[in-house]
Amino acid sequence: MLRTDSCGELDLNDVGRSVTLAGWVANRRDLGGLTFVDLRDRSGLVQLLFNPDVPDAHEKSQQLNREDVIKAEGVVSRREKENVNPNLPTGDVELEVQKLEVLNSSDHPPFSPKKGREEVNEVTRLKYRYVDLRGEKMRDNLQLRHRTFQSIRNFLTGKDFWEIETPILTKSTPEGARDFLVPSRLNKGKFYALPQSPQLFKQLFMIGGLERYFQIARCFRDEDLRAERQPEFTQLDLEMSFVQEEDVIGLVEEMLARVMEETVGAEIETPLPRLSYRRALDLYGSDSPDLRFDLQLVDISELVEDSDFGIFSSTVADGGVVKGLDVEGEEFARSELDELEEKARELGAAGLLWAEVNEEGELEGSFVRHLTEATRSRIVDAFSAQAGDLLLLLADDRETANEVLGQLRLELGRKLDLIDEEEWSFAWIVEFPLFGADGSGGVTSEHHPFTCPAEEDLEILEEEPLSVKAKAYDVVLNGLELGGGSIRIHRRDLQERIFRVLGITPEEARSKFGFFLRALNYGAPPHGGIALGLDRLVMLLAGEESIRDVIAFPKTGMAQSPLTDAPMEVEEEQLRELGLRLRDGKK
Ligand code: AMO
Repeated sequence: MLRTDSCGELDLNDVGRSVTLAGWVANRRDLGGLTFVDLRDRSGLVQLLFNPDVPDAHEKSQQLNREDVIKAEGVVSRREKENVNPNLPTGDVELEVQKLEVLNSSDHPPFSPKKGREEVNEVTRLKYRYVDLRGEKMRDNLQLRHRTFQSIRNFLTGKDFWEIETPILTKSTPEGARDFLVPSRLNKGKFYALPQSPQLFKQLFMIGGLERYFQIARCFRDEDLRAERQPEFTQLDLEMSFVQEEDVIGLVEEMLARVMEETVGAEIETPLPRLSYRRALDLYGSDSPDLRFDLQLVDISELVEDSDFGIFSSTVADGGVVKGLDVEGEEFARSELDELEEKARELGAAGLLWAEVNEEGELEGSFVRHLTEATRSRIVDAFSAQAGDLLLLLADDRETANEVLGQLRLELGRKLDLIDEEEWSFAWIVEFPLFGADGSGGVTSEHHPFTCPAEEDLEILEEEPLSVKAKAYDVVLNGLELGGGSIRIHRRDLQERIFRVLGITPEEARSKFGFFLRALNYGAPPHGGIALGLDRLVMLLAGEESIRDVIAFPKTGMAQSPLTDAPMEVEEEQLRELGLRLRDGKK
């Protein structure tokens, strides 16, 4: 080894020891003839002291630049009292260097790894990611990622799960995004698809009798990117045989509680709260509600359906709703209300109405005069509103009202500081519908087409598909969908019925999923599972706002890698080998 110790681990117990350290020059200061260098390795920083009494080392230290890689031998000494740095774990000591060797010099770095996120633009950080990784933030995040993965692996191994990989060059798996395609040289004109998830393979594992499988699996989805979405991301994927919803939910709860304890020392109470999909939308306007604060949506449609206020009565008559939020004791300036209304419009609402509850507990506001005395007081009651409260109201179709108020709720939660940042708020969302309307008269899977319908709804599968419930569950943390799963269909006849309802023709089903339908004929056991987005989990554990900050080499919002410049054009020759020609003739 080139070194005897790690920089970040030296303390008063080491005083007097001769040690050799190696690492990067974080910075250099010259003070009264002495030279101080902060030396950094993965474990942390320690101060090196170069004294002119050791002329060779001192002279060399004058040439050091930031991010040079050096090896320093010397004796650990206690710092003078006035030089102790209480902000540094090694701040009580320093290394009096006897011998210095430059292992490699560095070009002037594009930024200091110490610099905060705000100070360096992200593309630069990603282009020089190896410099960025030297900073505390990325180092801590990646270590946390490692610890999270280890904790999961240990837990599942203890529960008799086997970690098994599935193919990356494969066939389309329907998870609702576009596929990334890979052309085949040996089979010209044919393409592999990268897996959107290992869904069908893990089901084949169950058919193959493996009973308990997990994988920390890379998934690929060509979709528009956001802070919590990457084109390639990592799932904890798992599947179990001979189980029902409760078994999967129970196992995952136990695992999450263990992981939270082992990574951030948080104690999570189980069983986790559960909310039906319907209730989540009705009360929070979202199927991944942030339950760290209350502020629930209140439906007053029934109270105002007969009112003289046309916007209310006609909306309800057309099947829409009148819903709102009670912002307790807040006085908003007119400009703030205008901003909220603007936001509501951006989100697709026709407008936003507001009313205040005055000192007498009466409703006041521009539209209030259209309402009878009785209606006004029933509205105040419905919101349990107090004097000084502000009511924000929307009249729209149910979906828009929920969506917009759900977003305003989050906005207000942040604006009014209602969110307890220390809290970990997990919840299960259950009783999902199996299908959603596809907008052109048909239906699509809410989860994926292998999800089992609730038994009691089997008879209305064809007649009333939109009323069919699924044996599906999502787990949500602090308002972010962390994972989703379901009990699967294990009988071919039911799987084919679902395909029919989805409007998938038998030919299409055979060509896309023939291999899987065939497998269902050969003794498929009842089974179910789940997948958790691990980037998202680590992001929340790390207190970050983007999964890019917990992924070593992420892509930008345009799905590009500033580091490697991928994706790239390819040589004409490569295209020819693959039997491909670019349509617009551009290279
Ligand atoms: P689903 O599609 O819900 O389920 O994905 C599971 C979880 O994966 C995470 N996730 C993502 N994370 C980062 N970037 C993305 N682009 C991205 N897309 C999804 C989310 C999500 O909750 N096969 C099913 C699971 C099953 O049924 O067992 C599936 O993949 O956290």
